[in-house]
Amino acid sequence: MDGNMPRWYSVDSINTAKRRPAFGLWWLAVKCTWAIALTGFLANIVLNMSGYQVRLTATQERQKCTTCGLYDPAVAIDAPNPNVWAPITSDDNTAIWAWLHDPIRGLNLTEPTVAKINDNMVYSIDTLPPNKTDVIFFLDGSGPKPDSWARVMIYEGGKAEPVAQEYMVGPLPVSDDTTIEPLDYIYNGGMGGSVPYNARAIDVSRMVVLDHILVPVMQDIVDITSTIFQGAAYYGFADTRSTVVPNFGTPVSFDGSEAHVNAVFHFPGSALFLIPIDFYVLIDWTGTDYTQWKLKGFVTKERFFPTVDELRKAYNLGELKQEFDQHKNYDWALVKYQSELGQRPLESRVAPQSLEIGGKRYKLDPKQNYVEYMGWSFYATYTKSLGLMFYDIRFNGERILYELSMQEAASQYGGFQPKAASTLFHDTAFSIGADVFPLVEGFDCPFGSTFWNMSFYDRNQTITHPNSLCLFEHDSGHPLSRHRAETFAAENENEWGFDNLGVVKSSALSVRFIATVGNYDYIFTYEFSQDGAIEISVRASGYLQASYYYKDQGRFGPRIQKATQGPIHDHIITFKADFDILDSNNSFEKTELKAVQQEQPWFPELGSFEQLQLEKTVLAKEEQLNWQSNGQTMYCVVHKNETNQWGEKRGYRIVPGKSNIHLSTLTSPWSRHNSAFLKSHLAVTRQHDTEQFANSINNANLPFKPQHDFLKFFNDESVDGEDLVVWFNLGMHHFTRSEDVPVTLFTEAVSSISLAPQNFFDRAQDGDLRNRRWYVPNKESGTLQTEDYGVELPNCAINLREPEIAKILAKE
Ligand SMILES: [Cu+2]
Repeated sequence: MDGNMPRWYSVDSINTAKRRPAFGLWWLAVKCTWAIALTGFLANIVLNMSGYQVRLTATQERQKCTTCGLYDPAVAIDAPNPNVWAPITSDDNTAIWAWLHDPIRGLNLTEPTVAKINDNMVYSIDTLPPNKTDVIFFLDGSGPKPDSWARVMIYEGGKAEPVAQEYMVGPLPVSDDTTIEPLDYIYNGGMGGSVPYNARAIDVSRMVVLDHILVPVMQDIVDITSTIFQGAAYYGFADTRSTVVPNFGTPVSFDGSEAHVNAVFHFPGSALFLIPIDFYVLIDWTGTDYTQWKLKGFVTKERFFPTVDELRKAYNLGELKQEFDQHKNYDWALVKYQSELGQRPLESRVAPQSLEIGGKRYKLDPKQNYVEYMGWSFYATYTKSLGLMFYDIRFNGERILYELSMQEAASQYGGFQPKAASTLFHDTAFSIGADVFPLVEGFDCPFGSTFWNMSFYDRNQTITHPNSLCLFEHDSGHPLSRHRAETFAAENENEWGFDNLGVVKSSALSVRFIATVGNYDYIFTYEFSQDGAIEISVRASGYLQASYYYKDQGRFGPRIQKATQGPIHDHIITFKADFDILDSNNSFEKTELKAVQQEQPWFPELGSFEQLQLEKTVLAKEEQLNWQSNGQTMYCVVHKNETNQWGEKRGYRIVPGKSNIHLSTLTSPWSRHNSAFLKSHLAVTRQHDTEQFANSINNANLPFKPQHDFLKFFNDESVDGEDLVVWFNLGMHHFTRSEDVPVTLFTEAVSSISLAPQNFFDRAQDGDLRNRRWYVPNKESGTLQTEDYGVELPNCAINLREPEIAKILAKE
């Protein structure tokens, strides 16, 4: 085992094998290294001798590299501290697994692959992040390194009153000091880490057992389904006679006292989500004794049939005949070139690319998942339930955020039928971190990006998804800043028509992963810009959870195929931004741009007239907030006392971007009390170790009695001069359209937000950037003086390499 090795590996280690160059390329690489070193040396001499005011003479010979340094690894550095947020190791997981299954623990566990619904089994092992209060002391040098702990979900189906019980296990690595205790302290719903069994996340054993009721019900009516729905028959998930597959949504319980499932059937295959049939089976599956489970009824043609007899009666009367046949093939719905659609002029040429042709300009400590880039520094880590998380984000050594992490990716659907109407997904319940898969270089991320692996644990196995997170610097697509200064004085006039012209190149470092959660592909990008801003964006592609097309249900979405409707739905993705502007003595300022009536003595003829002014208020207590209409309020986290050179409070602004929304429904039974974090644009709370997460992975099935209730965070605590956490939502009201076929397009299904300096610095963070041009006409010589500040333009061949898709790795 490799317990001492990081669970993430740098691209260098992965790609050394994958991309070992041929001898000729190796020699060229050496030559290029020399050329670059020499170039840098000469440039330094010229810079030192002449300063920046005189145009540099290009004395260097242009480099001629076959790859322009594109695939060279990033410069390696050592992180200033160990990554205390790092995932538990493979060895930890294996040791925990054995430790839990040791009979001495008395947990009476069954191996999950053979466990029945009423057995006890380990459902998941994940990393429990350390408490901030401990970490801060460590980072300040005044406390020890926090211990590593795991969180373990055990399904205790064997108990008289079965529960899904979460435990904390640590300290790690496993030793005589290791303990197990209920993980209660991060949940505020009153049940601690113990969730009623009816409300547990859906696992394989539960789905297998569902067939005990679904199969006899469907066999009983196979003559009806096969006649009405183009041969549709269901004999069980693994039975080859089945021609349709069931699909379910969540929640499957309201408060844990009961459990229900609303199944819809689809024709099978890659695009099954787009080809549902109009047939639903509603089942009560409360408890662990499947002989007690009950059929609640069937729905088709917008009618409810509580019994088989009533369904059959309507069938015999010819009332169930469907107007539209569903597609049974799905080649048209695959994300591949559809030759029958023709081709566009010149589209056979390769598309433009963003390439790091000067070599990578960020530094990495891949063992600690630590990154430095243009003043930025941060640590990254990863959990099975939430995916990527950032910690200790600093600019020029000053902390801006303690934590930046995605907390939940939810979606809620609408429709006059039992599946869409009842579906609210909390995707963390499906372990978003386990749904982050290998990326396609050059398409998902630019050629030459750095790729990191993501690993998680399934039982005692380590599952590694290689190359599933990418880091790359890219052109921003616009200059960072520029100005063309007019020639205002006649004696300065020249042929160029300006006094001077300055323009600064803009680029940013992006960290990206894609989570394919069933039907959807969410692309998460965290973009660290040179000006000190961070942009977070989420885009969605993949298949809609489509509905069968109902002619009279246009209010729930358009027809998008011959028998398919695109059901309206919301996507809401909740983020946590634990700001520490310099330290934890922070306040939240609202600055409103107000149109007020004002008199000014030098305009006596106007009397009172409308005029702009700022009205600044400081948020006193914890609150959920919505963006003001017309964007007239600016929201900033500022240090309560620290000011910049001009006496202004140093802060960061939260700048809404595209589609900053909250959930449309506010009192729906499917999201009643377990989704409060989805129901405002942003929220400000006081930091507590007990309020680490907005949600719980079991909350999805507890809308009326949540395990963790975000609303309880708001208990009138002061947030003025305190350690603040800002929770914000990205998302899309998905107004579905025929262009969602075959899959939703990332171009419009996008949401973003920026965190940008607001008086944090004394001036814009562009003056020290040398990737710029400065032009000054010299009237006497009639020439244009040009400054390039010694940053040479490369003159080298690009040799892009076909992407390779990594295989998923599993090892015990
Ligand atoms: Cu959508």
